[in-house]
Amino acid sequence: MPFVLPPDQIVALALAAYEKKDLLRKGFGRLLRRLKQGNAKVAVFGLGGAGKTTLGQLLTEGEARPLLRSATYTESLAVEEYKLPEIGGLLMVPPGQERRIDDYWHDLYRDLASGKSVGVAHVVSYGYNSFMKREVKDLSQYREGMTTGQVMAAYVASERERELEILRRLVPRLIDAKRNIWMVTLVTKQDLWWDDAALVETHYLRGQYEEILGEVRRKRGESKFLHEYVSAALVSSNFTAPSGEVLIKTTGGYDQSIQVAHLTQLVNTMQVMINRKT
Ligand SMILES: Nc1nc2c(ncn2[C@@H]2O[C@H](COP(=O)(O)OP(=O)(O)OP(=O)(O)O)[C@@H](O)[C@H]2O)c(=O)[nH]1
Ligand SMILES: [Mg+2]
Repeated sequence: MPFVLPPDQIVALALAAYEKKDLLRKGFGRLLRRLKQGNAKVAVFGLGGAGKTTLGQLLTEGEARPLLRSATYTESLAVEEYKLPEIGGLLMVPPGQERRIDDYWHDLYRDLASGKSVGVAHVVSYGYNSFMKREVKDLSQYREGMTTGQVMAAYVASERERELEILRRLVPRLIDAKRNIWMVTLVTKQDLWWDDAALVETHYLRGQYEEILGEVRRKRGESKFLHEYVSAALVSSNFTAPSGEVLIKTTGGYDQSIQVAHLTQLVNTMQVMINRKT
């Protein structure tokens, strides 16, 4: 499955979605209605500000219009449960800010060990994790005299390292999972990194991220661990600090057909994985 869709597939998928008016007029409800009934619990991991809550809302909102959602970041404070109405599946979405991980991820790890969860979604953003610090000067990467661009470059690089660290922490949980487990790595914020798509693809598919996943494959065996990458923009909006300062603008030329095509692919991937026989 391509990480970023080639132009002809973007056109095909976007046209299909427009023609059915599934995504833009009716939201995701109708697409999801095709999904099989079941009681699959899916554990959603990922750092604070990566897009986990947004994913849950997107997959459950039915008639609402995802493309018009407000993009203000509010940190989650407890585990959220998103019942996928037409699947019967349940997304378990914990808060991802570091100080909340110990308290809230434990139960999700336990569900993996006991076989209650059928799959895992790891939500990453190529480091573009939203934050609640008022302005870039409040980030730990800030040093006297740095420009906003320099602070942000240091911040996203450090967040990418933290994403890898989260994956490393997940590895033993994935290896010990009772069931044949599947995992989806969802790279959000495509609207912010679209011009660097080749770099993003290399970062996840040909770097340390894959190396770490390789350990799970080796220990569990390929047949007992199926992994897919998918990338999308869950919303399309500038990356702003709570102060209102625009830190990173959405990529010029990132249009609705690109977004809709990748969102369609995201829903299709979740559908295939959740309905997979384990
Ligand atoms: N530009 C852009 N913004 C996004 C995307 N996905 C999510 N966001 C925004 O990123 C911010 C964080 O999203 P959340 O879904 O709240 O993140 P979270 O992972 O639940 O964060 P915690 O609850 O703190 O763990 C919100 O302001 C979202 O609107 C995306 O694909 N593109
Ligand atoms: Mg959240």
